[in-house]
Amino acid sequence: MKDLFPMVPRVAYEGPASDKELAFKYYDPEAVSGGPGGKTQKEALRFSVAFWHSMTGTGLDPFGSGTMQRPWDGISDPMEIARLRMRALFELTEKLSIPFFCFHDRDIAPEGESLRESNRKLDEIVAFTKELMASSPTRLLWGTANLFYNPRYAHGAATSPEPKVFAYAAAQAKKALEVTKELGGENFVFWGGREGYETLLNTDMKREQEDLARFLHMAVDYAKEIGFKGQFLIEPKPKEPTKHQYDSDAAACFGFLEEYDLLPHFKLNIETNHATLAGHTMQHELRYAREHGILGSVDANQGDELLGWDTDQFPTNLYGSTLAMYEILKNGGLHSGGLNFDAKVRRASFKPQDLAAAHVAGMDCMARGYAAAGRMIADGKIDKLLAERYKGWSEGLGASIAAGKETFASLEAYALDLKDIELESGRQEYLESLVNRYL
Ligand code: XLS
Ligand code: NI
Ligand code: NI
Repeated sequence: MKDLFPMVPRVAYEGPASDKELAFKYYDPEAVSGGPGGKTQKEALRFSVAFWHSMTGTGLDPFGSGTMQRPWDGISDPMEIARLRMRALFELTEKLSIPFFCFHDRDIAPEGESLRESNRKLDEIVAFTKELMASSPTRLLWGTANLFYNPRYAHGAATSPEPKVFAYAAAQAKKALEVTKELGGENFVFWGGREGYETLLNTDMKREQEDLARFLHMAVDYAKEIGFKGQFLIEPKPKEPTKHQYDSDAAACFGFLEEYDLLPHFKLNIETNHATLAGHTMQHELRYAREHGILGSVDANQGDELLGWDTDQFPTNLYGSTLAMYEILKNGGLHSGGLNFDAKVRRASFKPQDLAAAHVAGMDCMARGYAAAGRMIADGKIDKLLAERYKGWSEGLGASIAAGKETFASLEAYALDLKDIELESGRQEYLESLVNRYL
């Protein structure tokens, strides 16, 4: 088959001294070095291309039309475009040694007049994808249903006040689950971009959350019925497009999953830019999910410090990638999850080379963060200082409180005549400078 991106070569690892735009300086796919665990970097980092941004995205924004120069420009048959995009996806992942991709049902095939017709078009592209997969190492990290773009989802999908919309969304998710299974997807994601509200004046919040939980239970039941063994993931985001989204952050998702008995079936897909929109660091969200046993996968991107929306930029911030990889390593890796580049090139980076360069930049940043986090853990200084800070809890009074042996009254007896409690310093500046030494 003729190359669709002839200007993008097979990208090789050349090391930090390389000056080439399309060469890896840190990501060395087959190398075992870079982090603990005896895995190659390719196996440990599990990179993925997001079909919607990298293949379907046009560069359109509210102030201007698409800018991207792509091999399907000028073609009018939407099914032919869909096939070209899928071919381009496999070409890009293979040239860049990216083992996975992710998609929404509506990214890979156009929507028809009815769900029946949409399903038929989807089936055609899925069959084509299977053919490409047969001679390619590229695999599916996760699939998802786009339950936010079509006007029918204006009031939500699973949380719509209109039961017909709930039914349509359920049928659409059912199909998306089937095709994800058919393509060997390792996970299935729910991102509730329209599951929330604009104003409580027209919203029955309790009912909407119950409906969402019912919807997710139906998905769990159906997965069991068809033998889909992948991991279900919820992707938290606080706002955009809806003002308030129910899955606002990791803690809100945990509470929701627990309340509705969904905790055994779901983990989270944590996205950097969503964490910052929620007013948290990515490390906070990863830490929370990890410590609650629900860290499943990552949408690796970054926001802009000066803009208040989901800019979905490729990750190039080394400090951020190091602290994210630190949490991921402490989690024992991402297991069936991966690092999905839910990221888009800027509107002005419209050449196909930019698409490749952006992925190279993201992979190098995450691989370098992985190595730095590995050094941080191997060195053990941060872990040691942390253990020292809480050592009071493993001896004397602290151990007794922790063992549940104390009461308000017994502690009052202890504290009434206590003077001069000596505190240790938090040493934040020293710790921050310590992290800089591992970068
Ligand atoms: C949007 C989300 C979306 C999900 C998949 O902000 O990141 O792209 O990852 O529906
Ligand atoms: Ni995402
Ligand atoms: Ni996002």
